[in-house]
Amino acid sequence: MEDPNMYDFETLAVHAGTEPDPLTGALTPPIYQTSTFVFKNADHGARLFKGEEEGYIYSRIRNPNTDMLAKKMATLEGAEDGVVCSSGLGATLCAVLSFAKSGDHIISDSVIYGGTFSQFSEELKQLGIETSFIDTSNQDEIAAAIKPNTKLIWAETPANPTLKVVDIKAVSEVAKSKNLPLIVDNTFATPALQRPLSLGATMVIHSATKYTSGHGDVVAGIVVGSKDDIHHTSEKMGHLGLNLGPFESWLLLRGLKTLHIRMQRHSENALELAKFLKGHPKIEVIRYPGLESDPYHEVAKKQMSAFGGIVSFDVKGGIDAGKTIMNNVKLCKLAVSLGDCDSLIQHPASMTHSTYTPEELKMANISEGLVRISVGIESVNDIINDIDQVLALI
Ligand code: LCS
Repeated sequence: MEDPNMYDFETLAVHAGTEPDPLTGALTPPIYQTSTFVFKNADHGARLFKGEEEGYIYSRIRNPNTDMLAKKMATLEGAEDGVVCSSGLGATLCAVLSFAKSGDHIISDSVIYGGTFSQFSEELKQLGIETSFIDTSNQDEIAAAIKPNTKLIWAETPANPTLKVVDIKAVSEVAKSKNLPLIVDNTFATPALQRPLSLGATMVIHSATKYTSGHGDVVAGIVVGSKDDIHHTSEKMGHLGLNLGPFESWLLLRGLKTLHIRMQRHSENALELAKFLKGHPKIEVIRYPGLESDPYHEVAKKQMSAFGGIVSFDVKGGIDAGKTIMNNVKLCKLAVSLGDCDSLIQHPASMTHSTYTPEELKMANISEGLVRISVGIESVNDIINDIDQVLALI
């Protein structure tokens, strides 16, 4: 594809990153299921290792399928370059280590995926990197948290599982004024709904396991950013051995072709479900930034084109009532993960965010009774009927 700036997002989602196969003309790229690549001669191999010539060496470092995927996601996010990792948490680690080393400090919003929270609070700590968890919607809190050895600010928006929305532009302005990179986890929104780099973020990461795949069949991660930054991230990925396989990359290339259509349908279904729950007598709190009554609606409207597929709610009756819901759904499946075609339901306090202590759950506004639904692309009537029949049981 010559100049991506000539095309709309929907066209890029279908075409970016791949060309017809030069050998056979195949429209869909072949899967380069190989660990290594044969050099033309000893000098060629040496030139590749020295970086004097472009080419493939070994699939832990680069593979044609991972390259296509990185290019596709970079184009969709409006980034110069990208790197593909074996999971969202692998992408998170590589992104953080691109900027921070032992003795450094990072700042993160306190509402993030539980696995990211554990990586920051346990693994980074062991590596000598300290994390301050704060509310990034409070600019004074950010300013107060910045230390001489602070190396980056991290935010996830909308955040897992409370759907807290962080004002990317506002946080990026504070970050820029202190010469700090802002890294945004864009997993929930995807570039179909939100482009953090255009709002001032430095780097974007994805759990590609979710909407990027869309079909619940891959665990993967992607980082995109400037050529220089991604050069460092790519080195981390290779050194840590956090590469993704060619087949998984190929599946994600396929998944991304329908990203815009899926995100539109997820968002429409989630909004309908959220409206249904908002008016329901058994529901205490409903969290969905697409609802006008939601505290994050205004900022979400500013930076997102639709509000995504995740809806969280507290039922009257707390955790016991929540369990009744999760144990009696028929269409929705009781499972973690999100962003699949299938609707999935889970309980953050005992599942995805079980590594938070009760105090940390409170700080992150994750109540004991909170139930999260990843609204799929099925008929919205069937999804609502399923939730309606379980709410009748409590
Ligand atoms: N970022 C976000 C926002 C996530 O929701 C997840 C996983 C990750 C990063 C990590 O990605 P992974 O390594 O799993 O590809 N979220 C999950 C969840 O809510 N349920 O299961 C996994």
